[in-house]
Amino acid sequence: MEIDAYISLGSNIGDRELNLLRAVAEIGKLPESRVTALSSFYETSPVGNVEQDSFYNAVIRLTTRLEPRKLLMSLLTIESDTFKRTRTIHQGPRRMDLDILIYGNFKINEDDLIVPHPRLSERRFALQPLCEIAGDVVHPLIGKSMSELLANLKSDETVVKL
Ligand code: PH2
Ligand code: MG
Ligand code: MG
Repeated sequence: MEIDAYISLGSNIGDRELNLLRAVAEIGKLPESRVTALSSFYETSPVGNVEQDSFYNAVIRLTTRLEPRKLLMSLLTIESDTFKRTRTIHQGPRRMDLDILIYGNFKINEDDLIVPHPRLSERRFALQPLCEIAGDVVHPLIGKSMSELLANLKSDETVVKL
């Protein structure tokens, strides 16, 4: 069965625009999958307790037959092989972070795989690009559309469309 998955892309080290473009190209090579939508790129203020440079963020829709866990493993492989990501500071700077935001209407709660992404509804840097391509998609746990979640979001993040 084909499922629409939404994946967030984030980068704040190196050439952030080039990194996002490369990530889209690499995700496009995954088997049994097609990139069927891509948001604009956004420059976003860093969220969390780590002092770090601003990010570029974007969201893609991947129409895929890959199981959620297989998709997660494929994304982690792109992070480590293409972007040489090594895990050091939690939520710290990275060349590329690829997170599954939504996988159809699946609800998954395992140690290393939580879908929908647990912080999706409070993060403008994810919700705003997501709304560009999935405004009518309903959050499987909250029962509200992404557009409604964005409209109700109170957050002082700066998110600028590039
Ligand atoms: N990712 C984080 C922590 N903070 N802030 C922005 N603006 N964009 C991100 O992608 C981001 C973040 C952890 O994954
Ligand atoms: Mg992340
Ligand atoms: Mg991640």
